[in-house]
Amino acid sequence: MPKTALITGITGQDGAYLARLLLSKNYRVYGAFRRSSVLNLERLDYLGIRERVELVPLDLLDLSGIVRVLDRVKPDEVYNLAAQSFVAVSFEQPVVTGDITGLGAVRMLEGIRLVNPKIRFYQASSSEMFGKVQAVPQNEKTPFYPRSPYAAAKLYAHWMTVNYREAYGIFACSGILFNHESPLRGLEFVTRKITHAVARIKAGLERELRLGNLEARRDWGYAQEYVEAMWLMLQQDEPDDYVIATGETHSVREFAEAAFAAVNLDWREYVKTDPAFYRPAEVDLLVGDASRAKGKLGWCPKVTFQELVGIMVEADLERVGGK
Ligand code: NAP
Ligand code: G4F
Repeated sequence: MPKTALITGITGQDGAYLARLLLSKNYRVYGAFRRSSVLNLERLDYLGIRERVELVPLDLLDLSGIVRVLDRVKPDEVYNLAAQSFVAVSFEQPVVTGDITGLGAVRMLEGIRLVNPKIRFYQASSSEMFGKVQAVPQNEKTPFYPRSPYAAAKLYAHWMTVNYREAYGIFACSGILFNHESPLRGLEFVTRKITHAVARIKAGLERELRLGNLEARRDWGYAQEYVEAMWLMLQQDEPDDYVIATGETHSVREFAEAAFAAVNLDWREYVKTDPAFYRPAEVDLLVGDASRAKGKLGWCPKVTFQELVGIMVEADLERVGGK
């Protein structure tokens, strides 16, 4: 029997890549979206899978709706990817971020407990939870120190995932994913903001790029590879939590330098720093140790930092018609 999966956050970067992966494995895929006046299915269109995903309205703020969807769809696996996922906005909207990103995950877990505790559950946890890092590199045993309302909300969701596993025996896994990027990354995140600007500058459509803290360091991987780790976690005999990362760290400055260099431009001529993009509290350095995922899941990243930058610049050049 083919399995059935429900993905929350189907309109986001990871939702689209995960849906494609599960379809390739012959899953029946339900994609949950929140109702709005305009439904954004751009990413599903980009991957050419819009018609193959069965769309269901579901808002993480609404427990009764979650229960109804779980009851109707009868998934074997639920991937909770929906969130208010932009760290900068979480400082402006801490309450709604807590409600969606934190309590939203608990509503999903509670829905599963009420409807069918045999459903396997994946929670999209984040390296942001390490925040002001207590060890380098960070692994599953590293203490957390969240530095934003987003990270604090994710940490609550993370511990509630562990709690539902221990208290109710639910097969619940938390993937502590480090930053992962792609041509489908939202334009508000720094990597895509850079590659999009590079393509527009190269095409003569823009003249400068305004960024915040250039010294922040992130462990950037390729989103397509990271959704495979999500699936692998739910195929194990026992539920567990895993760090997913490349083990390499680069600064925002290095990313910008590489992206401009990919089109033979010198980043220093175009990048301006702007205090508007600084955060009230910053995460200075993230670098993950994914040894457990390698040992238990057989997962390891393949695309290098330079290749990732190249893939993203190339895709944005095509989009703006600058090639
Ligand atoms: P994304 O592109 O920002 O997608 C977020 C998704 O959540 C969108 O589909 C959004 O729908 C949906 N959403 C927001 N509020 C909702 C609500 N109240 N009810 C239902 N859906 C709602 O994020 P992503 O990069 O794919 O990341 C996927 C998940 O992994 C997120 O939980 C993120 O926090 C987490 N994560 C991401 C990374 C990373 O580097 N990408 C790393 C670690 C963890 P709309 O289209 O309607 O806004
Ligand atoms: O691209 P970012 O906005 O990603 P951030 O804050 O690391 O969060 C992303 O990764 C997390 C995993 O660790 C996810 F959980 C989360 O959902 C999201 O996907 O910012 C990266 C760094 C920050 O240090 C930021 O201060 O880039 C710095 N930065 C410098 N200038 C900028 C900018 N970030 C943005 N978005 N825009 C700028 O102009």
